[in-house]
Amino acid sequence: MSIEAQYESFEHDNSWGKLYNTLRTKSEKQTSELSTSEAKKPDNKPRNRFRDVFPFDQSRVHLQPCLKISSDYINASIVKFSDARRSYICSQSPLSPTVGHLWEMLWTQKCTTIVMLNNLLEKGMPTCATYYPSEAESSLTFEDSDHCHEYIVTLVKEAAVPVFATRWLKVVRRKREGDDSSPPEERQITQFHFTNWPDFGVPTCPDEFLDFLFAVRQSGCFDVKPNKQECDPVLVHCTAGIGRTGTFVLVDVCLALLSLYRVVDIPTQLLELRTMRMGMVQTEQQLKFCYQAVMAGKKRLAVQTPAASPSMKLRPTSISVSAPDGASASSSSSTLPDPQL
Ligand code: PTR
Ligand code: PTR
Ligand code: PTR
Repeated sequence: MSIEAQYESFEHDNSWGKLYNTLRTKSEKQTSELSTSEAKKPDNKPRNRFRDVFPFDQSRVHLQPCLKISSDYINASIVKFSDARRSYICSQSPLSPTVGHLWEMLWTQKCTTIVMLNNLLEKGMPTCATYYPSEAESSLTFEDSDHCHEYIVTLVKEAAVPVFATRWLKVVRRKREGDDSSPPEERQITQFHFTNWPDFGVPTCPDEFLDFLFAVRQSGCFDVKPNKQECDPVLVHCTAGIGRTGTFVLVDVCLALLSLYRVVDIPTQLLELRTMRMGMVQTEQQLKFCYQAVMAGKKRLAVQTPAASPSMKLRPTSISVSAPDGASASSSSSTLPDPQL
């Protein structure tokens, strides 16, 4: 069944809640054996923002403490969709003691793009420690987990449109104790910050969200380097890193799969996503929004990629595309095509 037909059917039967609960139960069963022991170690407790949102051990990001003194734990998960050629790191927003860990992770995982979906204050409560400067030309300095390096983060430029801001950041990493053999290194990081998405809610309309998603895509952050299977990881975070983050990733992955294979099953991809980070997509409204955004995004992509474009043609036979009612699109080819945008 097409996404449109599924959508109409869930609307007609008013069965979004039923669908969401069925998927939630299925994902609980699928992941019941996955451990979260590192997250629950007493030493790591202060590194978790919430007491019920943890990365699975098997897909957690490991920090790389240079002296191997402190824990390598951060509440962040590696989320890879090889068929879609996508790689993300999904995380909670940093707490004051973990801001340096966030920069250590960005640096060591070679992330140069950040997608931020929460605001610094929500319902009057701080929901994210300050990890980037808000004044142009100003800098903030953070330390990695073993206090070996400093990260000096400067806001180079900021541009804002009604629902999102783009910030260009410069990051310099340098050894704390003088070590002439390793001069400071510098990288550019781009942050895309969607500012109109309440916790447990949805954006005002799919178009507003798609303007944001397409701006992120147009930056080239999802381009796949030669001889790589996926793009370099893009960091996506909100407050807990599951509701809004899960919604963003699910829509982007489904649109990438649609461009590549012309067919995708949203529930199948959500179940896959939930094997990599728990609780991704937190409400039935967020799930319904994913359908709406994928349907609207599909139309936009069709506009941007005329049917004559070779990249829109159906894939070669080495790529098997399953029926849309269940199994996901899969590929046996090591040379996957590039998704549109
Ligand atoms: N709002 C968070 C929550 O309820 O999950 C706040 C919180 C986070 C409270 C951690 C307590 C926490 O730690 P502990 O489980 O040790 O009390
Ligand atoms: N214990 C928290 C709560 O239920 O409020 C966990 C939580 C917080 C879960 C925020 C999801 C949240 O939304 P998001 O992932 O979009 O920040
Ligand atoms: N506060 C969130 C909630 O109660 O919905 C925290 C949470 C996180 C709950 C994950 C459940 C989670 O997993 P699932 O949605 O698969 O039950």
